[in-house]
Amino acid sequence: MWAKRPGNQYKLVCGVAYTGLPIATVISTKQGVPMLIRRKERKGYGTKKMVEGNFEAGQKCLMIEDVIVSGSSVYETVETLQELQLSVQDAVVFLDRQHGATANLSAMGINVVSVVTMTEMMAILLKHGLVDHTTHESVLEFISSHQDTSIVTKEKSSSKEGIQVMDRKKRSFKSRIATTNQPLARKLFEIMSIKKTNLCVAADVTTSKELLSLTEKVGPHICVLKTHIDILADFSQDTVAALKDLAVKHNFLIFEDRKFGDIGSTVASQYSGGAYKIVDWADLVTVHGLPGDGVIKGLASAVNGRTRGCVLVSQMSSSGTLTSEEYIKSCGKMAENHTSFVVGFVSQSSISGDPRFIVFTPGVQLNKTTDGLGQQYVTPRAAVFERGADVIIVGRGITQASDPVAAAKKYREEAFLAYEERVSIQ
Ligand code: 5BU
Repeated sequence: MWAKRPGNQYKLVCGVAYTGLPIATVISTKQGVPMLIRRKERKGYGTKKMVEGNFEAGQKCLMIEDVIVSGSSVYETVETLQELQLSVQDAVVFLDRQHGATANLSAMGINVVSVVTMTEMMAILLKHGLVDHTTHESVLEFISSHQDTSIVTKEKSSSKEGIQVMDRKKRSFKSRIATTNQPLARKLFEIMSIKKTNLCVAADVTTSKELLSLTEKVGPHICVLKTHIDILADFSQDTVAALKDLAVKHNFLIFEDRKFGDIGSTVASQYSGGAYKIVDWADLVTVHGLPGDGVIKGLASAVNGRTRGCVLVSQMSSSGTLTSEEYIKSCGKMAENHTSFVVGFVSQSSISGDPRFIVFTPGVQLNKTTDGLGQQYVTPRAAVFERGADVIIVGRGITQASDPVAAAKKYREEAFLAYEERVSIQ
């Protein structure tokens, strides 16, 4: 690693906690270059210093790290050292997993050199017969389809430690509970990890009887039940009262896919008033970002102490959707500005790496690719593993199956397995 260092005249080396520390220690003693340690957590006693070691402002420091994925850990450390007026522009790492870290760090002014890249490592393993061709190819394919990591800097983040690492897809639902204060996001993470399901059923049926009977049957397999309450021919408040009882019995959230899309004052009335009184019974509702954040403020103004949240529709599943890249990005920003009410997104791609936000993906079915009316389907695995969905939304794949319970079990199993696989390897 020392031989690969990108420059010269380093007055200091600094290992990135934790595995970078012993490597930096060896380099420091062998090369006679003093070493710094940057704490992961600020000490609550003593000197309260974040960085230990002797240094002077302006000294050139080389960063040492074992493996980089997004580059976030390296950047966190560099940020602290730069605040202390140290000059840090170079890093040497052992293995570059090739998920965008070198580009991410380069955008932050940090030059990274690795001893070996994942592609090189795989070539070596293949040459020595330690992996087969199929594994080799699937790793290379995985690398090329996972270039979407990013780094969030202190200024961009408002999390407790000042740094929110953009690692949504690789974290377990359980570990993401601590990343958010939004009560329904926390509750949903908890339900998903306890019940071991990330399936949301879209209960698009037209009578209360069908709705309640379907919900009773699929209740044990879902984390969320999604409704379009205005397609019920016989809606009454009794229907939603019964639905709420089932939500308690089977531990799931109720999600009314109302897609609010008007000015704040109008949506506040639509949310709390009319025949449906959605705010009284729906934990979550969908919202279009189109009106700007007044729509979120309007809804939040009607909550009146209830525990409620919204999900921003940032990208639709239908063909010809007008949700452009620019629009998707703007929805992401809107969510960041309203984290007490926005639980996440409805999206077809990994819109955000922020672990606080839950990504729901509709347009999931095993046996079809379209419905003839613009809907486009992918499999549960493609939605979760490839596109980065946390929750899959399945309607007709379950409601119109000859055995909806068996179908629910199958979608549940596939989606959760894909999630477990995603978390284990990324
Ligand atoms: P399906 O039967 O699995 O196609 O039902 C999908 C459900 O998700 C249905 O209730 C739609 O209204 C909802 N949906 C969608 O399909 N695509 C989107 O982009 C959004 C919602 Br937003």
